[in-house]
Amino acid sequence: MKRSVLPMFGGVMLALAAAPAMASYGAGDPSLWHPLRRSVTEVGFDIDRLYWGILLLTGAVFIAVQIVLVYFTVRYRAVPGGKAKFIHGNNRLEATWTIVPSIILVLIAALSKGTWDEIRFDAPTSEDTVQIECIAQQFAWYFRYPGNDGRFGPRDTDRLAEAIAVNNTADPWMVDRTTVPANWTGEQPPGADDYTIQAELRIPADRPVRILLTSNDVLHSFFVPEFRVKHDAVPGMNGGRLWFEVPWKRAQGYEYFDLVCAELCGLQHYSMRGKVIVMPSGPVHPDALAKDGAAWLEEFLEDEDQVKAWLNRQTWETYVHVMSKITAAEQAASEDDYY
Ligand SMILES: [Cu+2]
Repeated sequence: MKRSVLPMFGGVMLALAAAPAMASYGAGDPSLWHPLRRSVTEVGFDIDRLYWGILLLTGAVFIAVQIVLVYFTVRYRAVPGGKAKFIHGNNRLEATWTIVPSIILVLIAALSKGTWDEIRFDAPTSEDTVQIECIAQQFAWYFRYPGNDGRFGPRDTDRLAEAIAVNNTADPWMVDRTTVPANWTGEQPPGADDYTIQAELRIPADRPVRILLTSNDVLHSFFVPEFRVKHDAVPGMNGGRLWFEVPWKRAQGYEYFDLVCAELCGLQHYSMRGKVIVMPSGPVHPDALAKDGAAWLEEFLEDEDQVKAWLNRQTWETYVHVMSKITAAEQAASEDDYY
């Protein structure tokens, strides 16, 4: 009888776990039964539905198996004078327990296909899609915005390879700010206004965001629990399939979302964190348009906190516009120093 206690205990625990989890499904705060906060992306709800569907299905099978196991353990227990019986197998039974799970697995695959396609293969290419580069490096996240020209300057890969070889990547981006590509008609090289920042990813609400994800050293994994997105950062690849869209109506209550590394990447893996700040989408503030880069840089150097506080109350478009103007002005100033 004792052997039957453990499986029964397991079954009861699973039933206990599933009930409150279902009851609290969709609630905002994490709990023991529902450790992730409510999704803020549409696709996150599909993922949660699949998760609960599959858990309930496999949970039901688990409980049924435990009940049968307990029954057989008791029914065919050793008794004094009992005689063993030779059984050679049952073809029909074996075929059944092979075919039924196969059908269930194919069904699960078919039901998840739409969501999987949306996550991995339907990366948006529309005009309003925002592209942001994300570089993972032990043990931090680095971001780059293409600036007002909407185009990334190339990365200086030779210099980066040298820096990695001597293990000194103080500048993980290595943006080439001077090269002008063929047919480029912009006023300044595309890299001149590329705006870079560490650990803080600012994205617009209500617009598709594509993250061009790469790594400077080992494998990392970009994970934002509330977005239900997780994607490996692989050296040499640009992860163009990682994308999400966050509706403002769901994100506006949050100061920021945690970005964590979900791939054991070294001793300080635990400390590899970042913030994702969702800002409202909208036109660039007229004040931001009126001032030129030098004026913004002067104000920024005078009181960085105040400029940032003002920017925090604006749209994402204003934020990027001003930060890229400041970067371009900084760039021009440092060139003046050299020559
Ligand atoms: Cu990492």
